[in-house]
Amino acid sequence: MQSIKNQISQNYILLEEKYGAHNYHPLPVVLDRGQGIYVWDVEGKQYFDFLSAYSAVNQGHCHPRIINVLIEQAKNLTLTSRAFYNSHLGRYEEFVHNLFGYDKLLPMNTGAEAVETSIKLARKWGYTHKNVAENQAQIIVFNGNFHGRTMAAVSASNDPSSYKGFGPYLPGLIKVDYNSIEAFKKAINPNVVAILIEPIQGEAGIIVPDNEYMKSLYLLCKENKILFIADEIQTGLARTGKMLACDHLDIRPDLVLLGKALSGGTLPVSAVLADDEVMMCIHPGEHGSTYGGNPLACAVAIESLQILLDENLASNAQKMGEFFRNELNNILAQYPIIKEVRGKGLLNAIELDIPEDSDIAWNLCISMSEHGLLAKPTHGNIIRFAPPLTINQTQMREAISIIENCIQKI
Ligand code: IF1
Repeated sequence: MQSIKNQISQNYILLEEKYGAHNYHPLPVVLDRGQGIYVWDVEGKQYFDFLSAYSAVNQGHCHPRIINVLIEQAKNLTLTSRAFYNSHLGRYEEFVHNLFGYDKLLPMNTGAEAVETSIKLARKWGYTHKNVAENQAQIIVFNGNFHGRTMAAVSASNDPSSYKGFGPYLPGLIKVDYNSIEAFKKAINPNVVAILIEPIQGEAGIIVPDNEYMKSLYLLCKENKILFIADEIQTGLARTGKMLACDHLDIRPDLVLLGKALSGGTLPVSAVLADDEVMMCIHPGEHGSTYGGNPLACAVAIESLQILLDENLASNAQKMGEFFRNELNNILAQYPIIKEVRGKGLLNAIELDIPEDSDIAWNLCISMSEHGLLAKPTHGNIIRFAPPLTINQTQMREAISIIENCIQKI
């Protein structure tokens, strides 16, 4: 029976192998349905989703309220382009203004587009508000970063798997080590208009900087008239236990980038938040996108944000995250292969004490998938655990026992 069952998955896998670009190396699991913290494969096997589509389904898969809004709005009006106003964009912009306290929102679709938009805004602001000479603007980025797959994003990257073979690269990006104030101070010069930083580095392996690092960075930016761009595309929207990861750090970024869970995992919705001094540097006709600010995205985004509030998902992430790390630390103390358990809220990871090119992390993820839990390694020896923020303690206990059993086996 098992072989026939796997044959169904194999058929789907073969289709992707044959007709799809090989730009990913997925786990051999073919997903067919999702609801809340669970997903099911084509053979009907249920899994805990501990990746949450890289933190895009914070509200849980197919949240009924979001799906209802999606369906109702889709029957009515999906896309107008920005050549005209529409009856949802202004309401969405006002909703986000009231929730995050920034003067304005620039609506885009993917996270990478929000990143690109922030680079354009920062450069323009530098030329108009900091008297930086034309085409001389520089932006400081941080080693280990991940800001997407576009040319600006990969030009900022120091990970060869992100940038190698895609040159020539975008100039005007200065790379410095993360979590080092000295490195940052050395890079400051009058042409630096902004820094672009993840409050916690996701793809690098859930790297949480020292407590005072971000605040010191923020104060140095203020002193040197440098914009602080927080890439909260993965850390934002309640994932780390606060609405924004920067809320833990008592800093108010000049630009906030949102994406992923902004639509509850239904369609690409991203946003750049900023006050007028920055946002008004872009004038009509200087930036945009076919789908940016479409009424379907706006309706879904309002509902997705409202659910974070109504279901107190930030405080649940805080509580469940603490529970997860404490439980895992107690259990894994007996397994020397576990080097560290780290994270904030429900953005967590374990680092294995193995060579980066070892396949132990991959095999552990295969084993966890066979036992009903989905997670994926990042950078060889780190496994990210990021379930939807709706998970409760009973479910978390069950998930942890799967993780422990599989670690015991390896
Ligand atoms: C992949 C992980 C990678 C992001 C941050 C911008 C973007 C992302 C902090 C761009 C996107 C996704 C992309 C996806 C895997 C995943 C990811 F960090 F979440 F695990 F790759 F590093 N800023 N992250 O995390 O947003 O354009 O994708 O909407 O490309 O493999 P996007």
